[in-house]
Amino acid sequence: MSKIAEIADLVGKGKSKLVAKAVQEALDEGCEPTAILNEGMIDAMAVVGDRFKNNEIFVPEMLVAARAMKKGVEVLKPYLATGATGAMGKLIIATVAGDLHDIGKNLVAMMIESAGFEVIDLGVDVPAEKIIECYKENEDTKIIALSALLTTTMPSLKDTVAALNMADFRSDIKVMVGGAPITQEFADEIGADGYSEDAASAATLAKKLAEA
Ligand code: B1M
Repeated sequence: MSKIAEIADLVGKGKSKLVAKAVQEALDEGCEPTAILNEGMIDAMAVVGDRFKNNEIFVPEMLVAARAMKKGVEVLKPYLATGATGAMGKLIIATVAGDLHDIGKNLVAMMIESAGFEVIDLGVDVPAEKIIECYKENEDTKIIALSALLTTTMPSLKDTVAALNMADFRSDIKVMVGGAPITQEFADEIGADGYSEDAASAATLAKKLAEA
């Protein structure tokens, strides 16, 4: 089994400590950090999701797989994220109310930070009021970035963007959205300024929006 296949297997089984060790070994062997992330970990989570959908595993197994991936990402972070300066300005990021998924949001935050932003991460299950309150404490914020990972929290994303669109500071910020069920079409429909599909393109989009 290749090292990356071994990582995918360990993530799927939720073996946190062994994942961290295997990621370090893969790096030492010269594996590309992005290949470790995409093929070793993100693909493994897709398999976990499919197994959940097929009732082969349940929420606790998804949770341990998520913990294992987080351990692996911790080891990988210094190799993926570099040059954090904060010079691009402030960006507030959150997973919307009702949604507890944070791995994707954390990767997006990491890549955006690496692109030079000062990232304020409000975590998961964040109501619109808390985001607005945070903006008021950080009025130099340029972008608000929102994740939704469930079809059932797409309405929550819509409501959050609607609340921001009503705010008196709306013209001073850009709102970007993303997450597995989100599309460009949905982003346009709810009045966001930008949508991106993955963490790397989210960093590119954030730079574009900040410079617009
Ligand atoms: Co949940 N879950 N989950 N889960 N979970 C999914 C999302 C699911 C697809 C699994 C499945 O059925 N196949 C399914 C959703 C189905 C749907 O929406 N119709 C699902 C479900 C149903 C649920 C529960 C309802 C299960 C239950 O309780 N019965 C429940 C809901 C809880 C809640 O949120 N209220 C639930 C719970 C959980 C855990 C807590 C156990 C755990 C999350 C732990 C954590 O995040 N700390 C979990 C997990 C791990 C998953 C899967 C297996 C993996 C998610 C993940 O981390 N993926 C997932 C299956 C899957 O993804 N295929 C699943 C890896 C991550 C890197 O990808 O999050 O898509 P992703 O992020 C990407 C892009 O989306 C994008 O960039 C990221 C990096 O490339 N992106 C952005 C994300 N945010 C962005 C923001 C941007 C731009 C891009 O700009 C701002």
